[in-house]
Amino acid sequence: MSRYDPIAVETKWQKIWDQTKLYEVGEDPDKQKIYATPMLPYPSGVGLHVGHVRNYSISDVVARYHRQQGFNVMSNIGFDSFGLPAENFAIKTGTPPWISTQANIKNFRNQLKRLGISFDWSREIDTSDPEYYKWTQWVFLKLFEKGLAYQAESLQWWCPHDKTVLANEQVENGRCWRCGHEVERKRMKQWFFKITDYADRLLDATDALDWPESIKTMQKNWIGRSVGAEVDFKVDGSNEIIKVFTTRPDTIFGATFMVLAPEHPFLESIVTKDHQEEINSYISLTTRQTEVSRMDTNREKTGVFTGAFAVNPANGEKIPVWVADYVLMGYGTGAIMAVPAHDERDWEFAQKFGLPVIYVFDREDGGKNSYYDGEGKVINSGKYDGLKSAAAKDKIVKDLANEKLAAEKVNYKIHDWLISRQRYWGAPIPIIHCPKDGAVAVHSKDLPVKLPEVKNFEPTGGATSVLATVEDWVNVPCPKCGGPAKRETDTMDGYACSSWYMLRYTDAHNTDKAWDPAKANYWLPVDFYFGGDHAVSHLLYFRFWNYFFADQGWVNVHEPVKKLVFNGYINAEDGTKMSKSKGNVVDPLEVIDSGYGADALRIFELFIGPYDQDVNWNTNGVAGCYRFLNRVWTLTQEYLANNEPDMSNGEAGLQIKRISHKAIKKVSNDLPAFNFNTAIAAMMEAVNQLYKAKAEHDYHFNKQAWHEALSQLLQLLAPFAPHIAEELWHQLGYEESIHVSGWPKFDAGLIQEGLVTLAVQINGKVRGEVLIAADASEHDALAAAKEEPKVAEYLKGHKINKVIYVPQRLLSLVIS
Ligand code: ANZ
Repeated sequence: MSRYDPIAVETKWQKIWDQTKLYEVGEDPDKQKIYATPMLPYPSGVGLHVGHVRNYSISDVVARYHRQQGFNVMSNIGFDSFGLPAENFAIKTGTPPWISTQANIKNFRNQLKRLGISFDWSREIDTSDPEYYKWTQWVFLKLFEKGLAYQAESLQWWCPHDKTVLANEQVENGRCWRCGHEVERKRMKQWFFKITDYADRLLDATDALDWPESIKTMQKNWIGRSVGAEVDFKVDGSNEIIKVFTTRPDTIFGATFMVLAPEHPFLESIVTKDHQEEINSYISLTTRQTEVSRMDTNREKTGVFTGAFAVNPANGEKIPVWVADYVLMGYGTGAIMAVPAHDERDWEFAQKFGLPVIYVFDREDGGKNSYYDGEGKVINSGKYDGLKSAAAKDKIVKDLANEKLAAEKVNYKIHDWLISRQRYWGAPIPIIHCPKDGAVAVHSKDLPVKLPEVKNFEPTGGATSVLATVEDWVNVPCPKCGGPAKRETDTMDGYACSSWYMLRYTDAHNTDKAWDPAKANYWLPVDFYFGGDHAVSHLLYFRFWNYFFADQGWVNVHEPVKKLVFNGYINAEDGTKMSKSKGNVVDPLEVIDSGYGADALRIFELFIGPYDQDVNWNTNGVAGCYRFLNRVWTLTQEYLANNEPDMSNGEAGLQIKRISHKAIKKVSNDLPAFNFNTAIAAMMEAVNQLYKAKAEHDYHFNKQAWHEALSQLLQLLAPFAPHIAEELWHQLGYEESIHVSGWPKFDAGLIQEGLVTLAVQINGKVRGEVLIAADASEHDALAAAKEEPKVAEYLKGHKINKVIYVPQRLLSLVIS
């Protein structure tokens, strides 16, 4: 009897699957498609760790489950190889990124192949391959053509460690998403994609997505639509007008002071001489604070009076103008009308600096010692008194608008997507700057604009990337006038590359087009997208691009992903994050090669807990999953080695049938609901019961029933542990791959609770069995027995003299 040797089994089948191209697919209009794919990885130098493997295991179970049922399933892999992670690794190791990246990809590819993930490898993509980034550049040009890619100067996040600007989405708690260094503000001219043009549509479509609620909420908050008004406050004794954005124009009579952000451009011109010094030192103190800490409502309020006053346009009152860092320059207009009676932050500020409080709502609780941020009936507001908030809002804005002092305004928290980077390792922005014609698009026939190989690829720390120093690359004729011009030297952030790759997978090797719409329309939307990161970056960016593509008619659907499956993290055994610096990273190959194999690892990754929760790694758990697979192996070997004649013991046959059908029911319910851990538990339970049944019946195999039960069990196991399932399936005598063999169906009658198998004896010998209700009467039991063909055969022509009925166990008949 052969022993379970996972490495041998896995290597054998990985080779056969490759040779038979089992997972390669094409468009088949007769088959229903399923596009199930994980987020593509960055090929970092560390390689995949067991945390990443969870993502691929989940993705593969879902892909295989559908493929086995006969769907036309496409599952893909590619490498997001441009960008900071790859470049930083190259810098650290001193190897040029075009070399180190390929080495890392090779390592990743090997790891993924050894895991037996059912990718269509013929569609593999690499975003730093000119064949790929040619089309990323093409998308850039299309956006540029439509006014959706533009250059502008503004204050940006700057990472002093990675020496580049960052998009807002790449700043997490005031730190660089990549290196964790605190970010700074820098005024620079940069390239943006106009995602704000799509903010409304993206927001309005979010609720209907079949995505986790938490991700949808994050996206809605990130887009952050606020409906309100911009109102003009004239600075007293000057011509400056300070515009404020407010969502509560109904509180304007309660505005007792104004606050400007420390970065506000008017500050310089309105501050009075005697306040200049104090203001200057306040500005230098606050602009070093991160925006995130400035938004923290629990922070002690700080601020300085400018010496200037403004006129409240609603009532002509003069109110003092202050500077405080709780007002952010990047939102609204960077200035507010402060209403301490009805806003928490304004209340705290007024308390600290002794500023007046005027309530403009009739408060039901009568309290006057706190702010009230609800709505109500307006008071202290002149002719608007008595109106309810909503009506007052409308009327006040309308009246001020008539005097050109206000306008309705919708504000968004989301800003345009900053795409340019002062880094070498990215797709060059296909723009040529001409002193005469300005920013001119590279002709699409001249794409790709290839990244030249350079000796020194370290970031300069200045406003340009090192590409600026590559004279023969930078200096080119203007595509419009032919005069001397210079290439744009910023590159695109990696998030551009990953915003359209699911379309490229549908037509990965097209050299004429980014993709063929007919192919994209067959495959899109992605039915299942698997990931555990990038909630408001990648997952918003690619929606935006896909909307743009759909608007151009390049693909039919606007939303690229139907179902987002967002998995939890796997932390180290001690609960801390796995990271190379802590030395607690577990390499999947180590687990596989220690003898457990990929199947046991995959099973464990899915068994470790509900897929969407964070869990801690536990190496012993893999051992347990290996033992389970070993039991499946041994059970099958014992069945195969058994040469005893088929006893056709009906009772035992029924018993094992019920075991496998119970498992089919449970796994068929749990798997599509993503309850992988309980599905695995059900298979483990079934294996235990089969062992028990085998012991009870002492190898008196009902061959056919055992063959069927083992086959079904393997079919259930196949999406989870594809190699062992395939091997044992063939050992059982099947020719085709288990992975296209169909999904077993259960017989509801067999697994009804409350049913028992009754042995039927005739003159002292068991002649058959019947499945009946546990509480069946003797009459019903006898009737059922008479209908059982084998029993009926024995009874033919005989008379029943005596009936002994032991409920739930036995029906004994004496015949003559
Ligand atoms: C007066 C007012 C009275 C406000 C009141 C609120 C309550 P959302 O919903 O987030 O859009 N605000 C405007 N620009 C700001 C900035 N740059 N930094 C900090 N705060 C700013 O919030 C809009 C409200 O946030 C605006 O409405 C403004 O305060 C404040 F009882 O105006 B409100």
